[in-house]
Amino acid sequence: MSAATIAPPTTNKHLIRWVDKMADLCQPDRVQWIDGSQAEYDALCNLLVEAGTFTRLNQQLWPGCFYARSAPNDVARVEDRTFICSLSKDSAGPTNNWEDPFVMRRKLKSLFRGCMKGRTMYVLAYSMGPIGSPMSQIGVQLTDSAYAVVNMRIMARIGAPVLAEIDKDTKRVVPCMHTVGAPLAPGQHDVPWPCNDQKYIVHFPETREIWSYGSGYGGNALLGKKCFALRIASNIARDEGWMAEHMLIVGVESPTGEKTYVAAAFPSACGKTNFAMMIPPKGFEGWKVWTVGDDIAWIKPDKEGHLRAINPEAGFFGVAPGTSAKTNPNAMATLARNSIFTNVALTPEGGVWWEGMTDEPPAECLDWRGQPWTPAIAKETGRTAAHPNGRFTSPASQCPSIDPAWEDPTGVPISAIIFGGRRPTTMPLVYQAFNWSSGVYIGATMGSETTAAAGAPVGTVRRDPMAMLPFCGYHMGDYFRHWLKMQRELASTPRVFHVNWFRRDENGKFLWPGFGENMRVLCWIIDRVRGRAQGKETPIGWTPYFEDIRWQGLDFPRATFDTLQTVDRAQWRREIMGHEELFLMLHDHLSSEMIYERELLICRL
Ligand code: TSX
Ligand code: MN
Repeated sequence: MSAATIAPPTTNKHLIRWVDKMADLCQPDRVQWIDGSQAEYDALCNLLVEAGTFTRLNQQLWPGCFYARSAPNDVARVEDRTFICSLSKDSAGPTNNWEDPFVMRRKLKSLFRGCMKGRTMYVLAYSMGPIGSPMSQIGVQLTDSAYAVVNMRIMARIGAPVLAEIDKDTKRVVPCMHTVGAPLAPGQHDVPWPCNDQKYIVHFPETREIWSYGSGYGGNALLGKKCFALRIASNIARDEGWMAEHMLIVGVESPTGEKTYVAAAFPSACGKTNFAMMIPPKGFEGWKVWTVGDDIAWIKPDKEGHLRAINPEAGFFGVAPGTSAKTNPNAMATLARNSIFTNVALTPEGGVWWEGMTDEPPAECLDWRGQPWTPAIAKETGRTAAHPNGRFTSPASQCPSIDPAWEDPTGVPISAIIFGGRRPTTMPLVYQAFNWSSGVYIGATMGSETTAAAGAPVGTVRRDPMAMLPFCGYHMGDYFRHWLKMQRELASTPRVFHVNWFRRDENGKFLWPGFGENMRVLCWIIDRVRGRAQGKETPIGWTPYFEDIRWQGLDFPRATFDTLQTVDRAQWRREIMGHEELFLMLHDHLSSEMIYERELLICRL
């Protein structure tokens, strides 16, 4: 008996009609409504093992874990294939790809016609944010990828409880279409990782729809994450007066039990997940950093005009290479069980490995392509065992530092917003914005040194406003305006800071030890928020006095600190020229406050 003949587990007629209509378009062999149960998850994982997509890892070493290799042409988000299809090109802005929504709809209709032949169409209802929270949002993803379904079960709340929410009919549902774009002819043998050379990641901001074609990987396929929680949600947030941000959320608890929450935006390759799971260093006995989220924050003013934030996700989709017991013990504990590993190396014992996981590489393994790999081969060919964008998908509930309030439906109060970047020069270790609008300017002009992973020329600064460049679902100039406007909704704005763990000396050596030692910076930030620490006024903002940093447990030279905190006027004049580049691109939507802030900064220098 076909699953399609089973009554849908919802009473929502719009949803049932839409699923029927989309099944007519995509022509899957079967339709399966996902209930989200463990039994269903196990069955889907078994199916993926049979299909060759998954390898079950050694259950003694990696209980509940699976291993997957993607196709080599499907290893990352595809920014050049990502579209914001607003009615007017102008509202998408110059930082997004745009296509006329009517043209794009026609294109997608033809791509999706018959795209699921020979496959199952899964109906995946999901909630971004705790089910029933007033801050949560609901989506339904139709997908022909069981891999997407099992990853989404870790990354979001899915299935029957979400369908029950939909049946209450209190919230609008975001329809999400996803196909790997690889229909099967009758009798045709499937490949382990079906996908299509042609890829489309399409957002319709006005109708709040997502259509994703041709990829099974990460942000292209787990539509709740970047597509919904950032690109679509940024549109909803702008319309409703809240913020959908590419930010981690942590709570810092002092030995007396005082708890302060901060949100932080970093571009890629800055160690955002490491910061979100930081363990305080020597000298901070009794202190604790609690993890609320590592990637996305939905931030909303409460009735009293204070910002509160939720993590809309339920798991971590983290970059594996570089993650180790040294750099991030909490992540290692989180990913030790019930996790899915994609594009890392497979060891002969049935374990996983990636560059940076251990000091000693395994004597031999299969690399992310399935090819034999040894340290000697690596030395000879330069090939890495794991893909640099290899990932783990792990439940947030397994994180040893997960905050007791991480699923609080009302969110956590946000006292500070931290921007950061990987900057070898110019940017001090930490400084505080003078006020909200100078803070927005700092976020709007933030940038990061490009690394080998990014593709662009290495060692140049790439501007990435609020780390939202690939994720803002509308005009970036309007996005800055929205940030500025948020102040009017608030009784008090969070304090804004900029940090840089990556400043180097003239020999290219990092000046700051980073990692757990960042706690010292975080503590100054909290002391500033709570009115306990002095700030030294500089042209760019307030910086810490050496005496106001807690140095217990670390012998750090005052001279190195002074070098780290230097505001070099010549470097800063060059920096401001770099700001101009982005502002020119956005000029016709750029708020005059941004121009004023720039002028004020020039005057102070
Ligand atoms: O994640 C990092 N963080 C944040 C941690 C909470 N990384 C890893 C690179 C990002 C992908 C860092 N790398 C950090 C950091 O604060 N800082 C650095 C730079 C650095 C690297 C190695 C050392 C010191 C600084 N090693 C020694 O000093 C021995
Ligand atoms: Mn991210």
